[in-house]
Order: sequence, then C-alpha cells, then structure tokens
Amino acid sequence: VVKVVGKKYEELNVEKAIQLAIDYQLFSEHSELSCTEIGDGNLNYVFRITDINTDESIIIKQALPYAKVVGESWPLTLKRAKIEAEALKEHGKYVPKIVPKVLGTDTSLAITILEDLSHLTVAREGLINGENYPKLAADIGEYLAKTLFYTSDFALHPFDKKKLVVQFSNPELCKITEDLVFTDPFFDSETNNIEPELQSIVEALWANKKTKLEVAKLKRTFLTKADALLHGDLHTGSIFVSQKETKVFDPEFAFYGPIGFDIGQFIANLIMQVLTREREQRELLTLQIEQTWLAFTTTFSELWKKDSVDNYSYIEDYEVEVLREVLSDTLGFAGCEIIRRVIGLAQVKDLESIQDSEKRIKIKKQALEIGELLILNRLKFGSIHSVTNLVRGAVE
Ligand code: SR1
Ligand code: MG
Repeated sequence: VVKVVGKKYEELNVEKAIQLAIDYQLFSEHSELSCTEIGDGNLNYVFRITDINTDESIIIKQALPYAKVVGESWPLTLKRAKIEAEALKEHGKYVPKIVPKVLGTDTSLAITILEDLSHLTVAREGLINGENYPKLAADIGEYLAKTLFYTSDFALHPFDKKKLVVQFSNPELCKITEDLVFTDPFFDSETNNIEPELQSIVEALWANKKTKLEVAKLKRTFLTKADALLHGDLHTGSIFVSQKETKVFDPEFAFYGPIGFDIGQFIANLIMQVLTREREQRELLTLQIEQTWLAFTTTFSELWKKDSVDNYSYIEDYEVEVLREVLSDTLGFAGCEIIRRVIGLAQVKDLESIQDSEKRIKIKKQALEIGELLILNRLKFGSIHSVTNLVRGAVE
C-alpha cells in the first residue's frame, strides 16, 4: 500500500502517471508500461496503466483543483480525494465484494490508486445500450443496506459514529449538491440548461409554491439529517457492472447524511432510464426498482435484528416507521435528482443522447412530471409498487 505526502500538487498526464507508477513500484522492475486517460466524469482524471507484457493493470485517479465539467473558473477542493479513499475503505469493510480495493493514496497529489475494473462497464453506458444486469438491483440493495446500517447509530457506539461524522465532513462537495440538486433547478439560475420546449413547464414548476415548500423541506433534511455515511453521488455513472459483478466507485461526495439520499439517487437514475426504453425492455428495469427497495429493506431488517445496538430497536413498529420515513425521503430525493438531471447543470446521457428531439422532449416532460409527483406525494406512497405503477402509468 502506497501512502505518500509531501510532494507538490501538479496535474498528471500519461507520461507523469507512468513515472509515478515506476516511482511507487506498482509494477515489477522489468515491466513495460502504457497509459491511457479514461476519465469520463465531471471532475477527475482517471489513468489506466498497463504492463503490456503481463496485462496487469491499475488505476491512478487524480482530483483536479477545478470542476472539469465547467473549467478552471469553478475551483474545487482537492481534499475530496482523501474523502473518497477513506469512504471506499469504510464502506469496503461492510461490502468488500461491491467496493473497489484502494491500493494506495497520495494526499499531496490528490491521488488514489485503485484496482482496475476495466473488465466491467459503467452501468449508465450499459443500460443506455439496452443491456440488463440481473444482479444490479440485489447488489445495490445489499450495498445500501450494509453501508448505511453499519455506519449509523443503529450499529455504532455514539462516540465512534461522531468521530466518523467529523472525519467525513465534506462541506465543499455537499455545497455542490445543495446547489445543483436542491436549489438551482427550482429557480431561474445561470447553471440551468433548459430546452426551449420545456421553458413553460419549468416556469410553472418555479411558480408552484407547494413544490417549492416540499423541496425546501427536502433540502433541510439533506443539510441536517446525519444518519449514515453516504456515497453521496450514487447515480448509474458511479457503478460498474457485468452480468456477474457490481462495484460502486467514486464516493468523493461522501458525508454523513440522510439514508434516503443514496437510495433516491439510484432509483431516480433507473426511472430516467426506464422512460427511454421501448415497451418490452421497460418492465425488466422497472422490476429492478422494486428489487432494489426489496433487497435494501430485507437486508436492513436482518441487520436490525442481528446487529442493532439501539435499546429501542425491539420496540414494536419502530423499524417499520424508520423504513417508512426512509421511503418518503428516498422518493423526495429521487424527485429532485430527476428534475435536476433534466434541467440542471449535470444532465444525463440517457436523455441527452436521444437524437429524435420530439421523443427526447416527450421523455423529459414525463421525467419532470414524475419528479414533481414524487416530491409532492412522497409521504402518500405506501410502497415501492405504487411508485413503479406511477412510472408505468406515465409511459403508457
Ligand atoms: C460540478 S459536478 C456536477 C455533478 O457531477 C457529479 O457527479 C455530481 O453528480 C455533481 O452534481
Ligand atoms: Mg462522480
């Protein structure tokens, strides 16, 4: 394991990344290394370094001091690389099969060295290409239940939990979410990017005082409810998949927040993908939304019975009420995530890649409608099935 401090930060390129791999002795002495920058996210460089003789490979991920998606005018803390590596290690304790291994870190260069998972596909890309991943929902449900339960007050001594709350204080990245998910899309903000055909619908959204009140409450929940150590950005671009494996990566937005946030972001991104699919492929993915919630609640309940340290955990109905609250938070957060991905700064390829503009606008309208209904009615949905039925109804 590499852990280096004291170097001065500099942006890497492929040559420098290879030199680092040599300096850190990540490969054997006689290896011949090649390197490609494969990052396609909004914020970081991702270098894949391969020994061309053995095909062994590793990833060097580097945080940039600005948001790549916007440019140098949007400065961004490098501390997020440390948060990300530590979150991977913390979550990896509970779901080692679903969390990539951290092979090393270099805080001064804002670098994390990771196992190479290039044999897997980014879930968003695979889903856009019409793939289905039978293990995705069950794996993510298990990941959510274990990471969220075991980092919460249900499983930890309060001193240990509060130490983690401090360790994972991540104000700069939280501010991005507070702005881009909970604020900007609900006001006429410069960061928004609205297709002209959606302008009148979006203006009606901005003018709807009921919706704004509910988003204000959801934002407050995000700001104040320190339930568990979240991934913090659990969309389908943060998940690698194959038919056999699932790996959750990129937790640079990790912090102590409400349990429903991670679940809501994942479900929101599945809902948007469902909207883009043809009829016969739609149902398979809609079922995965139900399976995610089922896997989450089943595992969460098992852990509650087995490992809860909360004196009140045996009180009748307590767990049921906790999960009911998690469901309503989940749905509200899912609604905000959908709306921001349609009209906000960081839009999603699932929708943007639809070439037929009539079809794209129709789907975006459906997404905005579902998003707003989830926000407004989140306390009324008694089960995940009423949510999937809403989605089914919207596309018929
Ligand atoms: C400026 S960052 C934009 C978005 O990319 C990240 O993946 C987060 O989702 C963030 O909101
Ligand atoms: Mg990311």
